[in-house]
Amino acid sequence: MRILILGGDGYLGWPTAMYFCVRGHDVHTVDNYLRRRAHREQETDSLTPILESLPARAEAWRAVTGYRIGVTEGDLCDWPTVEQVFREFEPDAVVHYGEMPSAPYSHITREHAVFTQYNNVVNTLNVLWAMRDFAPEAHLVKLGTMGEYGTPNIDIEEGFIDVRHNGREDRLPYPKLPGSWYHCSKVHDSTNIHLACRIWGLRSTDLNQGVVYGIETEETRYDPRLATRFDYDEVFGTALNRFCLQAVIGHPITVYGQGGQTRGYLNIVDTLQCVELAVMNPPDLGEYRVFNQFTEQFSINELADLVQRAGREYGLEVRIDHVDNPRVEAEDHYYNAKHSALLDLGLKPHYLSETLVESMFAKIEEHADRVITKAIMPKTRWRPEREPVPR
Ligand code: NAD
Ligand code: USQ
Repeated sequence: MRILILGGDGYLGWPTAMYFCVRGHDVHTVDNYLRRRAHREQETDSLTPILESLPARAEAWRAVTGYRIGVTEGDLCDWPTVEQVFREFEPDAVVHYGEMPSAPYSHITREHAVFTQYNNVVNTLNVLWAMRDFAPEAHLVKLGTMGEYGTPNIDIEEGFIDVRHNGREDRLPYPKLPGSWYHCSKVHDSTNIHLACRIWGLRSTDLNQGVVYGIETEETRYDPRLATRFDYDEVFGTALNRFCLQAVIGHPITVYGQGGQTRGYLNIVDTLQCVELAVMNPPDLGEYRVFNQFTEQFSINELADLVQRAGREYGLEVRIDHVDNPRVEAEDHYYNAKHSALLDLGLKPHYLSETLVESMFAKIEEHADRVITKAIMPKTRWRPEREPVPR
């Protein structure tokens, strides 16, 4: 298949490009290096050294495997770029990772909130219009987030819920309760994609993904030049990845607040498997479907305990600290999210284990001299520093 990977320079996009390419697909990537620029702005960097650009990565990939990955360096908010890529590549499937992915980043200042929603919503709208005009039969596999649902006090369904109201019934999009400006941008995307499927007959799978962990995939192991990025800073690092790094460098694990916050999690190798399952099993034209993409759910306290136990086995002294929660979120709540659609398509999960955490420790140790410790403690807060003056 001809597979277009938007955001192909990212943590998930680069391993996905290699994964599809080595399986015989024709792969083209697009990226504008927003993620690299955001790290420069925050004075942080990937723990794993990564090559300086997508063309350099594609060249290393060709040298190692003999296969070719196409590259466009450009902004998806820029219509001529999007138009040209869709006209020339004529994709069968579009895997859209190309957004600003961090909740804290979207809370730094007003400008960061505005930028996040502009970047994510406008670029996805461009992609939808390009599909309408140049690839109406292609399948959009869009990365959404489990955080679109928030933490309601009822079971979370996969995208839709049957509602009875005043004696009438309908199947409607599951109610959304996003907890950050970033998570809101994903909700807005979902609304726009659903509309495009209804009015233009496009087909799309919205993958509401949980928090991803892990450093390596089969393809990144071929050669150190094929590494993907791995971040641990307060803005871009995510829970388990941060905790593993904290354990290795002797920094206390930072549990925000009570630690009862429960989320869905999955291994990076399962992200690749899920995206492949979605691509290989497209919906009908006009269909908009939602899969909840995670394999297990954990509370933050459970993750911290697991990392502490694995650390003990590995010979590390791991301390757990409860720090003031910089976010506004429920710290003790009901959570039961359905996630059977991908399992029904054949997903074989790689579950989190202490052995896996230990292998992450080993990889982190290799690059421990690159850690920027001042970037670890949370600084970005959801609430304003001062209470608003009453009117
Ligand atoms: P990432 O930042 O590493 O990857 C996104 C890539 O898209 C970056 O390389 C960035 O430069 C590029 N990009 C952003 N805006 C662009 C634009 N306007 N034009 C061109 N390129 C642009 O993030 P990631 O962790 O790989 O996440 C990929 C996707 O998956 C995101 O949409 C994210 O919201 C979603 N997601 C990630 C996780 C996770 O835990 N990593 C979990 C759930 C969902
Ligand atoms: N948390 C801690 N300590 C830390 C870091 C985080 O307790 O040091 C807590 C947070 O308060 C939150 C939970 O861990 O309750 C998850 O936070 P996170 O930073 O790991 O993940 P999140 O902000 O939710 O965002 C990440 C990705 C995002 C994706 C989302 C999936 O960055 O792209 O959409 O996970 S989900 O969480 O399902 O919405």
